[in-house]
Amino acid sequence: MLSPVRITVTGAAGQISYSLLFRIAAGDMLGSNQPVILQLLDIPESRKILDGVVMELQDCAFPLLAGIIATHDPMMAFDQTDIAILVGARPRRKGMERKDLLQTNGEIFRNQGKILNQVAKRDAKILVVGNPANTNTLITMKNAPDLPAENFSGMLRLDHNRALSQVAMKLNQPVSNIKKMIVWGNHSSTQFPDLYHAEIGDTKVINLIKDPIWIENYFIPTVQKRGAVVIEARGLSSAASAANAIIDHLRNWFFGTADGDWTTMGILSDGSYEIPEGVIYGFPVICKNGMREIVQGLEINPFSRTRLDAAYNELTQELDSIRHLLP
Ligand code: NAX
Repeated sequence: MLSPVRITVTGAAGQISYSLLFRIAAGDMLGSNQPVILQLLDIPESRKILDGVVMELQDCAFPLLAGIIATHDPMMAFDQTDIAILVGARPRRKGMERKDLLQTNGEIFRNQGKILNQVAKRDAKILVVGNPANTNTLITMKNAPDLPAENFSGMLRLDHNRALSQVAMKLNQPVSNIKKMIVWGNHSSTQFPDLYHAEIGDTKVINLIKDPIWIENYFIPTVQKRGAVVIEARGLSSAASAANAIIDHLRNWFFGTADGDWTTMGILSDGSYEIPEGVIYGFPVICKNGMREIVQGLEINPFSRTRLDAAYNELTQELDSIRHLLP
């Protein structure tokens, strides 16, 4: 029997976690032989709900669930953690500007970064989901200087999956046939879902769609604005699809991307594709043996270049407003 992996989930009483925790405990993320200990963090105001979630986890009698810790103390939640999934954040309230959200949530991620630096396993993998996800990833990473920068990533996988699905529906193909999708940039409306490199078999998707108007006027805005449209329909933001994207992201990170394919992760820019160093940016990555590498050498046409730069510019503006949260 393998020894249990410690998985911290913050915002554990929230709606994404309600779709996530049961799937992790069932083995969807790390496989059906891997026991897990869930270390659940939420704020004291959410304690009652968190207790209810714990009761339901117990009531599932999951064979792989080797323990549950439920706490509002981040020291306890991050102690010796192997995987930290940072979902917990304040939602944007009416009248709140994006910069206010950056501020409030930035402070949460600064504190959690500092605590991860103290108590997490030295090779812990950290995925940031709470918005604004890219900049929160940067804040967490910079405040945890003793953990390797390559062990941090921000989530763009939901955007990536949304893009795959739109193409699958357009071409009436199974999603699994579509390879090499990319969503560049920020998890925000400046993101650029790019299907110039996507393939089905040996054929470029772009040559099958043959409809630049659909790409520009339907595909790109549909993926960019999908989150808002889901809120409009459900009265709540994406939760089950976000939880599914977390599982996909971590599965690829641990077990690798399939041969001949890649995925999108928000990772620290290193100058690739002329995106200057120092922001967390959605790049195409190949994962192998728990490591990931940016796919190199893709051609960026002028249409794409403008969009890649727009996302970078937005990220630098976000960075300017939270610089004081970086050590
Ligand atoms: P909920 O409001 O349902 O849950 C958030 C939970 O976080 C609450 O239980 C709250 O008490 C808790 N929380 C607040 N401050 C905390 C702190 N300091 N420490 C620990 N827990 C804390 O939100 P939910 O729908 O679950 O979404 C969570 C976050 O994910 C939001 O920031 C949301 O914007 C973001 N999303 C990011 C996505 C992505 O692709 N990167 C997609 C889905 C989602 O919109």
